[in-house]
Amino acid sequence: MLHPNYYVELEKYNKVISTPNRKSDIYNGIFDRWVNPVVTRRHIPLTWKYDLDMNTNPYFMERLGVNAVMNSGAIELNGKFYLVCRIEGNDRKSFFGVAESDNGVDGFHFWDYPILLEDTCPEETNVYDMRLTKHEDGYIYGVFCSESKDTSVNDLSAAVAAAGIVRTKDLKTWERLPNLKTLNSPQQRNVVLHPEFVNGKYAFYTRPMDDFIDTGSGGGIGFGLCDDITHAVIDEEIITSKRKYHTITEAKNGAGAVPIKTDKGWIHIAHGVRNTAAGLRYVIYAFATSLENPAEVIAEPSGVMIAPLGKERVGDVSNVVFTNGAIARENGDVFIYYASSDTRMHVATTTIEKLKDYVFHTPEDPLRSVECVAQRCELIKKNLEILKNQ
Ligand code: M1P
Repeated sequence: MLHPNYYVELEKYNKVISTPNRKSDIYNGIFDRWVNPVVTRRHIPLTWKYDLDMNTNPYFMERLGVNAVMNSGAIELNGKFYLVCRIEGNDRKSFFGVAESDNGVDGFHFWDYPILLEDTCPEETNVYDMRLTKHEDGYIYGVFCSESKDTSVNDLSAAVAAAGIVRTKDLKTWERLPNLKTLNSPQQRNVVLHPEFVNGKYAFYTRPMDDFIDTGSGGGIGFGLCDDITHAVIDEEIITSKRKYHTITEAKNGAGAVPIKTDKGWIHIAHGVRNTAAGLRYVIYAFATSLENPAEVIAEPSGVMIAPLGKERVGDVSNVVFTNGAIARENGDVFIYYASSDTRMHVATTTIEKLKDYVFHTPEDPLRSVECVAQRCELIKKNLEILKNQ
């Protein structure tokens, strides 16, 4: 016999995972937002949280609660949509779980078990934010943040971030490889593996940082090559998309989804951070790099692509949107998965053609108010002429 509350909670869970999603009426022509978050902590199966044994759990209490589901890697396999979600337990430790959907916008449900990584790093305390790369070598790689306590300083909360690497063919069996070493950067987060070899080598987008939170001298999103993914070492990082004064990337930026290949260049969907009196504000922006040299930025539209709106603005870490996964389908549809306020997952949908138009035809940031106004006046003048001639 099961506790009566099990059936009550099961009904709520079934309702959550079967609620259809719909496009929001918020318009910008670049992408569509969807009304419901696609994965939340309410999508976590009851078996992950409750002890169903009436003898050991007579009050049907959550024994291992889940606080949030956020920053998720994304991949399409055999026509299905998969998110490798960052799930944060009530104990503040994150782990990964695979959620599957037939259409990418609703119906996401977790597989029976979360991913139990090989325990190859005894010093590792926390793991999060996996990016999934279908590499041309035939593997699917997951690159994630592997966080350990910084024992070199006398500060309880000091931590060291490194890039952990796993690989799989089916999202079920995962092989853990040694963490990435970047010889010139003491810390790394937001590392993404490029899907193709570059000059015959594995290529990573990195995020050089002096400190766990502050990027310090790190000038932006880095790029480096390594010979052997099974012992990945990058000895030189160059900067691709730079941090810039008085822009959305002033405090830091970081690679997000695996870049999308188009005939005009690689399209990157990344995050930018600025500091405010209310704390750090995270938004999503886009840029393109050259097909010949994926480290060379060839277009970077001005400002924000996705900013937190409405309920997205509030959560465990408010005023944040963050992406580490997108799916570009063969038919040209693109699904951008993003988390809001480190709490829940959403989707925004667009197409490769729209992304190309956005990235290559939206004006760049002229970096000064007076030039921004001149840029806007030019647009208004053109539009008033068009309207006059209607
Ligand atoms: O809390 C916002 C985000 O902070 C970090 O991003 P970054 O390394 O750019 O500061 C990450 O820890 C991310 O998980 C988190 O969403």
